[in-house]
Amino acid sequence: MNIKKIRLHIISMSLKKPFVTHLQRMETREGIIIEAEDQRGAVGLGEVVAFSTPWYTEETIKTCYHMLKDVLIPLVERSPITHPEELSKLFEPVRGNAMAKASLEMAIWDLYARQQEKPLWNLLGGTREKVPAGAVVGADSIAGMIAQTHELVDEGYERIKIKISKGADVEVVRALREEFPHLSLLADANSAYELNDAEHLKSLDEFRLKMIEQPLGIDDLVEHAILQNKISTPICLDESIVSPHDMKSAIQLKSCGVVNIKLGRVGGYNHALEIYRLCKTNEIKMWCGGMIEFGVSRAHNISLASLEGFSIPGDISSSSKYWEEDIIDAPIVVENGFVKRFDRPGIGVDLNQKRLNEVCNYREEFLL
Ligand code: OSB
Ligand code: MG
Repeated sequence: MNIKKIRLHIISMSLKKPFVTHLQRMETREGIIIEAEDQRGAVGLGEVVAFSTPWYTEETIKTCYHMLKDVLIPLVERSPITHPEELSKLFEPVRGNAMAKASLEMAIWDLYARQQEKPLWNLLGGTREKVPAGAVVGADSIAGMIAQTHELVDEGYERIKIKISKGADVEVVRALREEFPHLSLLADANSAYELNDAEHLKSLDEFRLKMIEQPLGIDDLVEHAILQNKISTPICLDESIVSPHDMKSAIQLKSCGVVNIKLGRVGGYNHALEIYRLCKTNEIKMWCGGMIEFGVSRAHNISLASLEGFSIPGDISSSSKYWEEDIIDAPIVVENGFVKRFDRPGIGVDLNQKRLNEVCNYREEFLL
C-alpha cells in the first residue's frame, strides 16, 4: 500500500453543551486524528474515539497515543501490507487496545479505498444510499431532557436514545413517553444496574422502549441473559461486546437481541465485519453506535452503517449536534432522519485544515 507517512494530531474541542451520563460529565472532547499518506500524496483518515479518562472503556487518549506511536505504527512500518484486512493478523500479538488499533485501521482502510478510487462503503459491501440516523439525549432534569428531545425531533430525528441510571429512570422514561407517545425511544444505562435490579428494570417494560442498552456489568454476558429472561424490553449490548468472540458467546448465551457496533470498541473494521456477519446469521439486530466523535469517525460510521444489516437507526447525528464547527470539509447533516452516504472516494470527506489547526494542541509525523 506504500504508506509513507503517518501524522497524529491531538485535538480538543468544546461541546456545545455538556454531555452527561451517570459516569461522566463532559464539556470538552479530546481526540486524535490520524492521517496515513502514501507515496503519491493520497491521505486516509482515522480517529481515536477514546476519551481523556477511562470512564467508558479502559483506553484513554494517552494510552492510544502511546500504543500508536510505540507499538502499532512501528508494526506497520516493519511489515508493509497490501490490503487493510491484513491488519487483523498484524495487530493480533497486541492485546486489547481496541480503540488505538481501530483508529489506525480506519485511516488505512480509508487510504486503501482512495487508492482504489472507490468509496469505502462500496469496498465494505454497503448498499444503503442513506443511513438511518438517531440522536442521544444526555442525563439532565426531566424538563431539560424533554426540551432537548423536542429540538431533536424538530430537526427530523425519528429515534432518540436517552441516558438513564438508578434514581433517574422510571420517572424520566414515563415523562418522555407521555410527551412523545409514538417516538422510537431507547434507554442506555451504561452499566448502571445489577441483576438485583431486575424487578425494577421490569417496570420499564410498559413504556415500549425499543431496547435497553447495557443495563448490567461492562464485561458481563451471563447476567444479561438472565435479565433478558425476566424483562420483555430487548437488551442491546454495547460495552460487553469488544470482540467477535464476545459476540459468539452472547449469541450462545442469548444475552441480547440487539448489539450496538462501534468501530473503536471492537478494534476496527475487520472485527466489526466479523461481528456483523455473526449477527446476520444469528438474527441479532444491529445498529452503529456513536462516541461523541468528530466528523472523521462519523464518516466512517456512515460507511459502515451503509451495510444493509444496519436496519436500526444508529447514534449518527449531525456535526452540529455537538460542534460549533467540525474538522471536516463537508459537515455531517441529518435530514428527515437520514444521512446520505458520501460518494467521493474513501470515507468521502477531507479535513478542514484551518479548523484542524485551530483545535490542534500537538502533532507528530512518523516517516515509514
Ligand atoms: O454508551 O453509547 C454510549 C457517548 C460516549 C460514550 C458512550 C456512549 C455515548 C453515547 C453518545 O451514547 C453517542 C453519540 O451521540 O455519539
Ligand atoms: Mg451505550
